[in-house]
Amino acid sequence: MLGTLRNVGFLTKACFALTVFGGLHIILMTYYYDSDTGANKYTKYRQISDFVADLNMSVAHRKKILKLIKYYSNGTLDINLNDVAYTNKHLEPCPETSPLLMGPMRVEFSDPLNLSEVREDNPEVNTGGRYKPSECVALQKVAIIIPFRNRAEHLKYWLYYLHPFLQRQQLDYGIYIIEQNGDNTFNRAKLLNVGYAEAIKEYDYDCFVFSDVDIVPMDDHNTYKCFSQPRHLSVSMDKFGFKLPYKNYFGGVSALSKAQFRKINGFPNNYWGWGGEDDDIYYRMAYRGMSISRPSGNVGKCRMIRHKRDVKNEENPHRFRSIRLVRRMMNKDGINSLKYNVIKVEKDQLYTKIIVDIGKPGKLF
Ligand SMILES: *[C@@H]1O[C@H](CO)[C@@H](O)[C@H](O)[C@H]1NC(C)=O
Ligand SMILES: [Mn+2]
Repeated sequence: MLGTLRNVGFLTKACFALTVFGGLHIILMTYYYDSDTGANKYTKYRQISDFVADLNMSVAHRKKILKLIKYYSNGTLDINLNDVAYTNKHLEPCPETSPLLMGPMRVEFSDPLNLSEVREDNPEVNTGGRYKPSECVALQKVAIIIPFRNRAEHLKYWLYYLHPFLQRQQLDYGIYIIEQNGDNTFNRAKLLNVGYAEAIKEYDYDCFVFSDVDIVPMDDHNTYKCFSQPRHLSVSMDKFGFKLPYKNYFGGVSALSKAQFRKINGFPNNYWGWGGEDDDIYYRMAYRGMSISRPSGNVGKCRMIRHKRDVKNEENPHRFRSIRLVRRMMNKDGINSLKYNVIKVEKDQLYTKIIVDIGKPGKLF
């Protein structure tokens, strides 16, 4: 038994060594048979250090390989064994549970906030509200999508609380504020579709978190990432007495992987005004055989900023009828029928804001 295991270990090592030396052989051959002008030499050096940086080995092993190359190039390659390009590039995947989590946090919306200070508090967040951990490779690439209009004050609180929260979760993330242009009736779900479509043009996101601008989670164990089933994140909101308002509630904050989103043809585009679109999304998922995954009620606690009903977001009177038609409508209305015009893209350190014309209510049935 032990002997067999040792053989397997030996084979793996032999196979690995063959791969490594095969790769090195190709690089060194090209090096020796090419003319070596200064620029050419530099390119070759980059090729070698990139190749070594990509090897799935410890820093010490990669240094040994570089030493070997240096030796066989007879000193013609000026290889610096401490070059950050190959010593820092190799990162382990982040752990399943981030060691940086702090647990329950106090969330209040009383003190006015100054965005310049929020920017200074988050120096590692880059243009467009982009961040990835420098200590490990994030497990997921998450686009956070926020439908928006006239809520600058709420957005400040959201950014103030969520940037540190998401960094503690060691996510590779970007923040997308999708602002509906003009003053036609608001359409939350269509804005979410736009956010999905625009985010995937920028980066290879594999997870999408759809969040209202006025909801702030109270415990960073509530990870803003995707799960094997669509995830509902705002499970116990203060507004509802820290309970789910009803069993199939999917409003507030939710997360769908790219595959889950595509499986339901995205979200409906024809819910103008308040209400119903979240139930439509729930039925889309149910009809595709998916169920809702949720954190515990305790971890899923959130606060919502109190506010009056927005103008031009009156209750949608057609919503009950629309919800009865989901099974029939979901194949023709969704990400495959989405039409919009981008008016303006604004890149702030803390977010990407996309101002978009999504039209106005058309013929519904
Ligand atoms: C916000 O903070 C910055 C830097 O701390 C300061 O220069 C600026 O005047 C502040 N803005 C407001 C509106 O208080
Ligand atoms: Mn609200």
